Amino acid sequence: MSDQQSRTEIRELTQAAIGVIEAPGRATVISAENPLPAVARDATSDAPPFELFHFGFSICSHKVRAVLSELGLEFGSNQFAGPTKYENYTPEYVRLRLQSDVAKTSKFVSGFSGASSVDDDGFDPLVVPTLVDNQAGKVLADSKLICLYLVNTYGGGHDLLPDDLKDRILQEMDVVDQTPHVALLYGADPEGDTRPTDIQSRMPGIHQIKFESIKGHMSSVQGDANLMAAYKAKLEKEKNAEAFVVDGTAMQDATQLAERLIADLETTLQASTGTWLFDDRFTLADLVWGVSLLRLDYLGKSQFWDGDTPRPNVKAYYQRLAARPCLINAIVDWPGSRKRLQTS
Ligand SMILES: N[C@@H](CCC(=O)N[C@@H](CS)C(=O)NCC(=O)O)C(=O)O
Repeated sequence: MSDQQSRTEIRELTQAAIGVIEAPGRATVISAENPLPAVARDATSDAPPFELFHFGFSICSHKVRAVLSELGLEFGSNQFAGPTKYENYTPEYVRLRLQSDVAKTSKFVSGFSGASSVDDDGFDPLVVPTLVDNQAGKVLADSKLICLYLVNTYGGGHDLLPDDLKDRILQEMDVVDQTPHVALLYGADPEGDTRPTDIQSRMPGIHQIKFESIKGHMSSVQGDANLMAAYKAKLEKEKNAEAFVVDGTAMQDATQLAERLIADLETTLQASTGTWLFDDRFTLADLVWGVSLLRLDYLGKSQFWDGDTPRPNVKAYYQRLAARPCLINAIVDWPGSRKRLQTS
């Protein structure tokens, strides 16, 4: 296929995925003038350089929105409805997501580890975020890969990934990717459920809703082997997730792992002589840690740094991160992203 054909195909797939969004107010353009999704976009005249497919609430979407904000990049914000509509399960979106390089080179994930790292677990074809670079005619999937792409391609002058720190930053990004945020959202800590009460009441039965939605779409794509394989893998993954989050031992292991990673963060911070993880240089590592700490706090896990074993460096670091404009824009102020900010 020629370059031109492939661009045309990606443009058509992108438009089809945008078309899935039922409420016009969830399709907007984010720019310096409109930093939050307040004004429905004009499909005939708006031509942002990027299209982001995301949820308000998703931690993986938070990472990408924070990078876009830090770099000051304009983008089309296509915010899917999550439960119970799951617009991200529609064939229109999955077709687009399958055009990314990572989709073509990874196996589909069918197990559930509690985390959502593509490197460790595999590729989930039905999740957010996905970014389309309209100028390059490229589809990018996976939050870590999208953040790296944006910084490497459009990060001129914004030292989020300086060469001398690159390996250490990537290592920290992997640690955040390995944190079992998904398990801690869908399942309760066996020592006591610390999640917000509405999350506690919404989670039982949520996997059944996912199964129904996935099966509904499977029946409509039977002739398409690749799409069918994507839906089958997702169904298996969510069945494994359903079992995981009610398994006391698995949830205890997930909670302990998350706390261990915060203990390691405390040690890394002790060695820093400045405001951020690597002295006074704010990097991608800080940005993704900010996203993670905001989520852990929301899930009632500020006890990892403010509980029986105080971790004062993490506590102070979190307070600094929560005041960082890109995280305020992408999470604290973003409608529907849900945060519980610890202020003391
Ligand atoms: N490795 C992927 C994981 C993406 C992911 O798991 N997204 C979640 C939200 S953070 C999602 O879309 N979940 C909806 C679902 O599985 O139904 C990434 O970092 O982008």
